[in-house]
Amino acid sequence: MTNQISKTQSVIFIILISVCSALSSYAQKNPFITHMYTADPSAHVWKDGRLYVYASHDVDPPRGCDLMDKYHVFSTDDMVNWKDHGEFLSSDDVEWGRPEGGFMWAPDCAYKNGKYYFYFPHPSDSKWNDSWKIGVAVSKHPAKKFKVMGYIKGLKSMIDPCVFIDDDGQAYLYYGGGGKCEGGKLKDNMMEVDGEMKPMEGLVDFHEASWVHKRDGVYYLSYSDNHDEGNDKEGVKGDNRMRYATSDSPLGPWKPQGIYMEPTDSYTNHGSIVEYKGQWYAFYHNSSLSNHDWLRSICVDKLYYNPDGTIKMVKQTK
Ligand code: FUB
Repeated sequence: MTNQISKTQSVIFIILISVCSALSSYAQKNPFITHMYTADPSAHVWKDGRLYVYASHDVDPPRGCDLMDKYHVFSTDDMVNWKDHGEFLSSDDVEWGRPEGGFMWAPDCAYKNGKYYFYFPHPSDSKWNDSWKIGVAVSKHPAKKFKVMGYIKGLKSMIDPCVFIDDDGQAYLYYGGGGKCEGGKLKDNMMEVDGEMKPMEGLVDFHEASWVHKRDGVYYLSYSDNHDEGNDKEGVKGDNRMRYATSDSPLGPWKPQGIYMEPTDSYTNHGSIVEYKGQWYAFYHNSSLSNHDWLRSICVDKLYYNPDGTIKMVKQTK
């Protein structure tokens, strides 16, 4: 009898160990891209049912963000196994771009009328900080064959485009940096602003990285703030936090709702929020692979809402 029990117990133990190890190899891990440095993840679910993440690419050894010169897109259908679709655009492809290349910063992508529109900030001049443009590359595919069609005319020299398409099909462009965030309608051609871009009113401590999503009829504008450990009088560790504001209109005015992600171990943060297969996710980046502010890696964690629609603080997992 004793022998019988111990045999049964051993079998159960072995089964448990196998199940646990299978589950752990199937678990979401952060950073989820480890074969190259990536930053500024913009996530979208496209009509093939996969989730795609458009990211910028940190170059090793880095020189601040100067040498970032190409884009990769990654996709998944289970949030665990990621496919790198490879480089699909570089600064060499941008005819109007600054002669020295580099500076391919945080991008976004939108789908409209059978085409994917990829928006990327890139300077047009050696004086990079005075000449930012929001470039547009177009493809029939989500991850390849993008061709640069020009840039959006009439914008300020600002970075970090985000394009949100509302339920009625109207596309909105947001961009900004250095404390300013502007938004406006895009025409159906997705390359021209329809009317004026206007300042997004009501945002608190806006730094950069605007992202708009909609849930239950409420618009959410999320962004990184200016938090800086060096200047923090209360001794809060770390730098940029992720904040958000809500509105009943895609162009505000916005009601500040506070912080949804504490600083990572990186100087910057840049995020996107998306629903996939019934679960909401917060994408962001950290420096945990490199311990270097400018060699960043994209991460994702689950995001939850309170019953009143506010966002619970996102737990950053490893
Ligand atoms: O990655 C370059 C720049 O750093 C992005 O445009 C900003 O949002 C910040 O992440």
